[in-house]
Amino acid sequence: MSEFRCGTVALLGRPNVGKSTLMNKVIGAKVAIVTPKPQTTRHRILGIFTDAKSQVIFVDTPGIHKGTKQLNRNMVRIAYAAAQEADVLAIMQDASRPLDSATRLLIERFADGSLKQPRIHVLNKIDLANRDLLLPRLQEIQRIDPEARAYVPVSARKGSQINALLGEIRACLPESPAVYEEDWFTDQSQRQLAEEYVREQVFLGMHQEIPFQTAVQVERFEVGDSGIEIDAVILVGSERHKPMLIGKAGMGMKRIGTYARKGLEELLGQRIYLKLWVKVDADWFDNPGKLVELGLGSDAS
Ligand SMILES: Nc1nc2c(ncn2[C@@H]2O[C@H](COP(=O)(O)OP(=O)(O)O)[C@@H](O)[C@H]2O)c(=O)[nH]1
Ligand SMILES: [Mg+2]
Repeated sequence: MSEFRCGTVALLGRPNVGKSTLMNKVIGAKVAIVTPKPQTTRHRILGIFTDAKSQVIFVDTPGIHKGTKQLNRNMVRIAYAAAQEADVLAIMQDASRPLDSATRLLIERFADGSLKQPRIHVLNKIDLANRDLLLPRLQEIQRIDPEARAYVPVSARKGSQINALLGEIRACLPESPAVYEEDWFTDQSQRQLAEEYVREQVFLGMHQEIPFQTAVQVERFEVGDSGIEIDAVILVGSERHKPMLIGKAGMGMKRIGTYARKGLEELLGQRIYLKLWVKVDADWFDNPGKLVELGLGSDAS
């Protein structure tokens, strides 16, 4: 009988390649919010998968991208810090597109030997990929990083090849007892999950720069007999965004509130009473003190 294995795997890659989707699929619950927009994930988020043989602790990270705002710089720093601390690096690409120069650079950066952990390349979105192009793409990655442990094509959305990937990850983990209780699936508090679920709806419903300049802060979180009461503030970066978020006759906010509430009720299995407000805090995303207050400082975890 082989020993129990437990360790962390950092999910790394450009924005939007499907890191959060993969983690949610493995965990079987939406612990990280997912939207079609880049830079949805701002924090380092843990997703914990436990079975009879292993505990795999996924570290979902913000996508590695260029950005000049303090918030963006902090996000990229969080991703590299997570890589340094992990036992395994899972470097993900969108295999349905040609390898662009930013992706190539990212792979080179991890392949340069400065981090010693085993690397697994994850080629995601194979449900969208042209089969004839998949193999050459895989070979291209192999050429850039011939020393990686494995190259695994998957579809995070469809759940294909996820077990193969889990097998490769497990094989790289140290023998160790579980760190978390087996029914534990994330390190986020219910309060943080509430903030993320509201922010997901802002990302889904709003356009242009608005989502990227919005943050959510829960001001009251009370567990009562009939459910959880949550008051949350949606912070916008400019006065102009406020009416756009509220929408005609408050319909924008109503939609955000309804969907966030339903998602949270499903996740937490309790009734949720959610109240939302909008507050303007000009350029909060460039304000280091405010970022720390929001849990978005560069050492945020
Ligand atoms: N077709 C397809 N779409 C995917 C797959 N994985 C993720 N996506 C979509 O890609 C977008 C970005 O996903 P997300 O997990 O937020 O990417 P992240 O920024 O790397 O965390 C979302 O619209 C996902 O639904 C996949 O395997 N196939
Ligand atoms: Mg993400």
